[in-house]
Amino acid sequence: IYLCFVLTTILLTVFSCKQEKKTNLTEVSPKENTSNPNIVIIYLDDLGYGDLSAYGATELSTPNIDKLANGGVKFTNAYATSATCTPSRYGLLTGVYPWRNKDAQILPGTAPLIINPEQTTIPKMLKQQGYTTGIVGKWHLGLGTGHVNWNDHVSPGPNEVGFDYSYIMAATQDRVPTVYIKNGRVDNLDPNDPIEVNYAKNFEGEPTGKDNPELTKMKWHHGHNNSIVNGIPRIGFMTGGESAKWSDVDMADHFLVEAQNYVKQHKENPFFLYYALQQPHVPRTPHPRFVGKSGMGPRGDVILEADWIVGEFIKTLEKEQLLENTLIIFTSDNGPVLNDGYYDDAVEKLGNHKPAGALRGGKYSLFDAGTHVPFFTYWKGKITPSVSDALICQVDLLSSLAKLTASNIKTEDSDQLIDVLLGNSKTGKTNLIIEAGQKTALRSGNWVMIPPYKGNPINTQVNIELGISSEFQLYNLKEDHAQKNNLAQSNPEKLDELTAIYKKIRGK
Ligand code: NG6
Ligand code: CA
Repeated sequence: IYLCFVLTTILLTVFSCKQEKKTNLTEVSPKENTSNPNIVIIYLDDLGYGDLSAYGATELSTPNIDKLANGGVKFTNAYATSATCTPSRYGLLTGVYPWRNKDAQILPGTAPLIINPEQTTIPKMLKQQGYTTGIVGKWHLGLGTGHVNWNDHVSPGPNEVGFDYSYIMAATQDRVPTVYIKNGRVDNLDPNDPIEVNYAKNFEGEPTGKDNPELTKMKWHHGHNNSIVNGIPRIGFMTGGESAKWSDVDMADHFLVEAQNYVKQHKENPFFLYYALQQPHVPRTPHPRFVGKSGMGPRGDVILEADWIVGEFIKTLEKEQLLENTLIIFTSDNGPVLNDGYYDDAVEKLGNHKPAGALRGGKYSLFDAGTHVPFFTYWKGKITPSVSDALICQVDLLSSLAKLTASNIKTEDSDQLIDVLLGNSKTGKTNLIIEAGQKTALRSGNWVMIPPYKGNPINTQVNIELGISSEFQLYNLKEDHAQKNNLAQSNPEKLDELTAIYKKIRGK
């Protein structure tokens, strides 16, 4: 009897140990582990603070994006690092302020890669944490090391700075080469029709927007008068690659399918997807389904198109049962612009819409609208809907996502604000340096200080105030969203305080 008792006890102990082990195993399986959710960054191009109905737009409606914004943490004080694309994307991916890198400025399509392959990036960090990483959409951070042969493997690029998979346009929709690049290879390229690209001079016999207006269906206003592709004159010259050229009106659908496929193919393990949409950057080329839908011309139409695209993408996450296990971060690379180089009715048909909301300036500007952008996080069942006025910047994503995924990587410029992103805290950044064309300003609490700069206060081509003045500027953004009252003279103590902080961070 005693022996029987001992044997049963041993057997029971072994069995319960096995059970325990089993439970432990299920607990850490990637699908259920909420510390390793899928992460998707949806990044729009030139979408302004006032361009979404969730952010107060009344003249157009973005129901799909609104649903996420209102179902997650909607930030009212969130920033891109810069008022243009390349530097903002650099700041977002590397967690380093772009003004530390003199090459982080709007790049031509032939520019070399500006991220050092040794540098930390969000995808690299996440890879170390077991993620599969992908980019679909706009890159605009340079490719290669100086001279790119577009007919060969184009490298280094996204794959060399942390992305396992890349499906990109090299620069912008208005710049050549107007082709998609998949993991360093131009997609659909016919080797018998090689591509050549040059930003300095045209190729023999190729028409241009400048000399052949009869071949264009979209007219250029400033710049944008080089090679013509699909009737649209672009920046830069290109020849060859006919079969690889993208269709502008299908670009949104094309990237959507890529993004959906990426999700479907990687749903078994934690994935990171950087989905960089092209809207509403120029040239604005809505699919015919959206033409005329906003009553605001192509700029409004492509915002509606982007909203539909986001809705479809979310449906895919839902269908694949990934929504409860995916953190979505939505934001834009810089503020809005109407006429950015083509006659496309953006100004004429604007009506009462305010792309920047109540903010001053726009794309290219050190005034708030240049960098103050829509920004929200969404995680079904995990994030409680709220509105947060915490100060936060895209540069903070690196350290914050590192913390979320139990990585101890952190950069000096990137504050660890995961609790803020998830809506559990409203204590954001204290100080933020914003940038426009390598000129910088400080936001500290509710205050902004813009140092004096030489230069034209207005970019007359795009009709945007740049925030440049020969005098110091000081604004209290809490009381003065529109930056109408320069308090530099009347509040010298505050000006001194901010100037000292600015000098300390900028090191000059
Ligand atoms: C500017 C272009 C503008 C846009 C911008 C980049 C001209 C005159 N203007 O140089 O149209 O392409 O670069 O925009 O060429 S961004 O959002 O990618 O930074
Ligand atoms: Ca942009």
